[in-house]
Amino acid sequence: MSHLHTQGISVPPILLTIAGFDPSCGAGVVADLKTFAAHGCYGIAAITSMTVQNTQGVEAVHNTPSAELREQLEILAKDSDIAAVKIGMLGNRGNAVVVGEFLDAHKFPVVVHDPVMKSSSNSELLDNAGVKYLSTELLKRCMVITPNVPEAEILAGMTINTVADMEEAARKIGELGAKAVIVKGGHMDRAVDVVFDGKEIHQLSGDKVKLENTHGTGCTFASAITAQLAAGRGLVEAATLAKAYVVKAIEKSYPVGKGRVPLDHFYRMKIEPLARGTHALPNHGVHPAAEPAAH
Ligand code: PXL
Repeated sequence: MSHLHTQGISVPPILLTIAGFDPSCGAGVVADLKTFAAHGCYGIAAITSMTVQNTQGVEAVHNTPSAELREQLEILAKDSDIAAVKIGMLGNRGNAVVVGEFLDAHKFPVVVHDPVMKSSSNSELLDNAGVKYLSTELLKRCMVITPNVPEAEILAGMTINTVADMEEAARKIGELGAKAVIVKGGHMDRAVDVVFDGKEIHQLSGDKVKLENTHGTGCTFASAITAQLAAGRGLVEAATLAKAYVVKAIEKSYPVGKGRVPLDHFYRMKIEPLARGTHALPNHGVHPAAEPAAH
């Protein structure tokens, strides 16, 4: 295809999410794509699993056959210059291996992995063999891994009760081969996130947002970090900005079904009410039939 027609047009970073589909669109690829768009990036997606769920929980999980996932990934990589990859739910070992091989074949500059293992409603989203592959192989191929406390406990093989435990777990997961680790504190009393950059520990503090029963915060956080890293920011700044975005998207969230509340990824785009005295319609630049002179 000719590139002539795109000369001079600035193209935003193209970000790939590899994750599951949540039909209620609070988590998974849809949360990722909304987050990418809210950060001015173009998102593309390969689906690892079709979940059957609404806001009240996951009823079934139908993982994509691994050969199909491989096809999806390869056709996208052939076509676009992918600036960064975000990985979420993988479903099973077969799909995790396909993703590992894909990363080996393409050497993307930014790879962020949210190691999803269970849904908020406790359904299994990665089988045990997949968890094993993740900790022994996939981690090494990632720039940043963002486990929550239960996931960090499994990866680090320890119990986490305090922020000091989170720090120890982050270092242990670093030893498994991840270049950077962010242990998310959303499950703790104080929502402190621990960032290990491979050398030092940093803490991101934040008041726990009041709303407890949210859905898709992990997907959103990892996707926002991916967008910030693709824009060239360093890890701590990217994580700080991503956390601020998630907190605001939680604060602005509204119920969509009878269960958990998805975030408002586009809170920045709300149309403000008109200031008093402002005319509702501009009196120029509108369709001629709507011009005041036409009446
Ligand atoms: O929040 C974890 C998660 C990630 N990805 C998909 C999900 C869920 C939780 O339900 O369905 C597709």
